[in-house]
Amino acid sequence: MSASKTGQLQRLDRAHHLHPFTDFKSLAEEGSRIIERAEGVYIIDSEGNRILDGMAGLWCVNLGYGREELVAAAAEQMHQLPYYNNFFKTTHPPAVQLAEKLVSLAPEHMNRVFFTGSGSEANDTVLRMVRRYWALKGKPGKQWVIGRENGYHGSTVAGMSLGGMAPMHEQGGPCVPGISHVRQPYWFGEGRSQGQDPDAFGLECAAALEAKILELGEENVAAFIAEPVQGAGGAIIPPQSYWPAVKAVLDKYDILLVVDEVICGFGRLGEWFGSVHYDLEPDLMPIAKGLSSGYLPIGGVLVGDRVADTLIEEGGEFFHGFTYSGHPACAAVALRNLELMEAEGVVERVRDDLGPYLAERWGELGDHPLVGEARSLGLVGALELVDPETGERFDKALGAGNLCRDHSFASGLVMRSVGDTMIISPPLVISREEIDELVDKARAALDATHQRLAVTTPDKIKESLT
Ligand code: PXG
Repeated sequence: MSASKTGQLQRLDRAHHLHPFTDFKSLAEEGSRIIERAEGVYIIDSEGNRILDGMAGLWCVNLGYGREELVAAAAEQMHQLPYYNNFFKTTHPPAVQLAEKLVSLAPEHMNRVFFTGSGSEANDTVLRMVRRYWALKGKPGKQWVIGRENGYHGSTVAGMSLGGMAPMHEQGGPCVPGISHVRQPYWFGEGRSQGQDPDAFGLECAAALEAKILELGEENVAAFIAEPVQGAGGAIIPPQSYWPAVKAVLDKYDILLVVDEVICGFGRLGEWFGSVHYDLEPDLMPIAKGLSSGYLPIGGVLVGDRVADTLIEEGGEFFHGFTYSGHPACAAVALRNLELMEAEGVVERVRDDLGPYLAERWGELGDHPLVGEARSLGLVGALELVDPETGERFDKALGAGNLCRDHSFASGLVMRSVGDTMIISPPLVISREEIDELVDKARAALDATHQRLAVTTPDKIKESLT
């Protein structure tokens, strides 16, 4: 694309487009980068720069870009039946076939799925389902849902209320009532500074959940919702002790477990679901993103037999659903995506080859002076940036994470920053050679950040960031 065409698009973007999760004013000043096409694990911008997409779009392009089979699945379905709904006792082949495929991949006790258009809508559905379930069980008091601080479950009002992102809660008025949050199992961020061993810290977080249940009254608590590994919060892998202890607490008080698989589902952790990796046996699993490798928007909730049987046998009509629940083109693409993942052994390759290889190569970055911790599981990874002088976090105002992200982009790698945590979540079809390239570029970004922080005074950095 010519420079003048890029400039024209940037002007129109600035004039008319409000971007998600964006400071509108500062973006208007900087102008946005225009991504024009993509292939494999690379995105290509309007200036022709080829950038390794270390985030698989937004944690979703699991099969990588340019898969003609998915394009064909969408086109065929659009010709056949571009839209029909699943309301009023109707359905269509892609929705039925996708439901069957999902259930065949899910843990054995999950035999039903409710479709939505996104992960946020999936979590809205979760909230309504768990409250409805307990009402049907004759325990209408069980209404509270417990989430976690710094958890992410979407951006609709219910999604952001279930999530524990304080800046989201501060905007847009009161959250949905009856939702409370407990501390996150973020050892590097919260346990390390107390000099605590990770497993002791994990147990302390599970104990915090139990204390919250007792504070609210077990007869009032419907469900606990959590991501197996927190994604948007900073690729936070809980200590080994955490999940078994949480499960024991939930069993003790008969509280439903909702495992948000929107990021961890479909191979990210080296199993079809994060719940399988951690042996969680959830009652409900919201899904989206990798379900269609992001080619078309689709989400859903996989529902365990305990909840589904009650809703079916005792519930009557469930007054809930979306125009695009199980949209035929989206369902057809998702079905083809899952078939391809199965046929190509993508999940097994992440578990047995690429995940261990990333762990080895990514782990080497732990020797960089700026890195306080390098962690990964499957194909999700994080680096914790620290001041080499002290081994502690930088002053937040320095914006070390954003600096590193910008250097990374400039060196040809999309690596995100969450505060001073750098995160990656590449397409699951990445090769070993591309993992080498990713690690080399991440190291180059760390070096550039280190140099910049060493030669510039904090005030100058602050100035240049504003
Ligand atoms: N649950 C989880 C665990 C997610 O990560 C959602 C629900 C909501 O899905 P939808 O499809 O409604 O966006 C998500 C989405 C980030 C970022 O900055 C992460 C998400 C979305 C936007 C930004 O990492 N995750």
